Amino acid sequence: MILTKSIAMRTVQLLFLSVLLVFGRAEGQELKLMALIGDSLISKQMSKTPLWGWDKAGSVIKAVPSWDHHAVETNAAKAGKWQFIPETPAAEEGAVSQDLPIIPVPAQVNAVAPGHITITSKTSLVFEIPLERSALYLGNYCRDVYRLNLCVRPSTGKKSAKNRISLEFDSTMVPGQYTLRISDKEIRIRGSADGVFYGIQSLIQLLPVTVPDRADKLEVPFVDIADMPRFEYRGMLLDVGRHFFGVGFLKKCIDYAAYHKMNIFHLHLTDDQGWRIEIKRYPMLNQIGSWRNGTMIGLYPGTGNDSIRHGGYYTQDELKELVAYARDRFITLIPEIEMPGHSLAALASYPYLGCTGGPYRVKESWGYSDDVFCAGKESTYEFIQHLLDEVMEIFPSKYIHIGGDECPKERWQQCAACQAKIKEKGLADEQALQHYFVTRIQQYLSAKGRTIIGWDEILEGGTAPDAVIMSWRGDGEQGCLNAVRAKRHVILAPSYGFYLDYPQTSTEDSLAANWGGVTSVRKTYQYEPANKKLTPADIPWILGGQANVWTEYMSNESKVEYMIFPRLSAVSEVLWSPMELRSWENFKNRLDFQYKRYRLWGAVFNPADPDLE
Ligand code: TNX
Repeated sequence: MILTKSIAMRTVQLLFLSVLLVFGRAEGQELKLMALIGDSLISKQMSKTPLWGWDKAGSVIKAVPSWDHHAVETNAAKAGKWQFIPETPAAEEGAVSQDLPIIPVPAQVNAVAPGHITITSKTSLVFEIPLERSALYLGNYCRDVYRLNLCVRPSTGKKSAKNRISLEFDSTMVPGQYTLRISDKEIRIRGSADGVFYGIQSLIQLLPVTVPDRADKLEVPFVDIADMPRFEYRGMLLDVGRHFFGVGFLKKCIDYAAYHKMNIFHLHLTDDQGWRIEIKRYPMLNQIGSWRNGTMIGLYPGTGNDSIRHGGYYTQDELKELVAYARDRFITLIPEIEMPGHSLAALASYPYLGCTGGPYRVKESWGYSDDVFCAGKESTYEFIQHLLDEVMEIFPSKYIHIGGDECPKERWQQCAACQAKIKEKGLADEQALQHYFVTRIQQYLSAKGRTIIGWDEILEGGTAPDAVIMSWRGDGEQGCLNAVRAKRHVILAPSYGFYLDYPQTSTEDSLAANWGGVTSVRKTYQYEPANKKLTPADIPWILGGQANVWTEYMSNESKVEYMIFPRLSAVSEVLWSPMELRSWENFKNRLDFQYKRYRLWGAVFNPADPDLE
């Protein structure tokens, strides 16, 4: 909607004046504006604070209401320079985006006149057809959290009643892009399909964090947001191999990721300590591989074994349901089937898959096993290909993660079949055999239209064509550089900063991984995926990043939440927001509000002072 110039001009004046009144600074030009407006309006504005917005230099008020950018900018220019020295800490930090309680911080927030619109049960939620899933998501959210039922209906194309929420599809916007404009007339979210969903997440973050007594009214402040993600891949890994979690909890985690505008949920489904996916052709994987007879007690290397049987697996139907649940939240579920290492649960189920023929037991302690898939026998490849067929049936994702990390070569050195394969294929050594193994699987998946992701070890001994590298060792820099130099896409999932199994403070008194040092929320927040050694030409190879939640020391749901919050919120800002808007001080301010949000979700979080290292 375009207002006339004079109304837009008046809005600018109003905005400016309210800032003057709040902070009591007025000189020359400003006084003239004050005279233009008049007392009644002044007092009306006085009651509504604060006003969001100063520019980076901290001196010019950005009075650019959403509804008429150009007119206002022109008018603002005509009105001359408005000098104003900000007095709040948030203003010193700069950008307007950072003063809204939104995590990850939006790319652009334009200042608007203060005020709010009220959502009630009379508010209709009108959507354009491709946005139905998102409309239902928002409708359900208001119903479930606030017990407020909106009238959800497709748009008729006509501009109808006031006080509505309108979801509009814009095919010119890039993936993830949206605008959210809230005025006294309506709440309007416009964007690409996923963009509108992210706009809904921003809107949700402007709703009350405490459920009001009378949930029939939700006040939402006026805003004007234009936002889009910095990285296309924004992921979270949950390791269900070390500890098994029910489908209900996985859905909760998918919701947590969605609230943070993340779009990938990586399920680490198999490991030495457990096999978690139903494979119909190989039932022993579930009868044997999904269970272990006990678990190491205490921190690695442990003080004993609890002798408690632990395990479980997801049926294919459950996983399909999860894929759909995630899809409704614009999240892709990526399955990981570990190979050739971290595969002891498979070997325990079918001992012919190992070099020695076993017997093997599902691992009861942490760390990894010397026993890995035999890379010499053809029967190993057949087995893996058949099981991947079933995996692809369940998961429509472009990417299939095949692991590839931490594969000791001792068994292969001693194995006649592996040595014969090395000879037959003219390979230099066991490292080259690993490359051969990974490339064979890559080619199999690629022929079915899928792309593999592997941990950065798959770069060793050569790089499989078309593989995406997930760089995890150290700060991820070396793996990242090696990947981009080999012209491979890379995802940063560094143990330094993004491993949420590491303790958050040095005073952590619950069990947490003791092999990587402290990963404070600040360290996580300050991690930068695009390292300084990259050239501009390298940047497009970086797809994004991922937080990894390894669960050796997380045997229950509350512990997972305690470990991921607030660090997951920090990760989301690193991956979504423009680098220039990242400010630790400001993030900390918004965290206070975020804690209330965690409570609203019913999530456990680590309440330690975020500055504690
Ligand atoms: C390394 S990251 C692993 C995981 C462990 C994690 C514990 C990676 C590819 N391998 O198997 O769970 O460290 O921090």
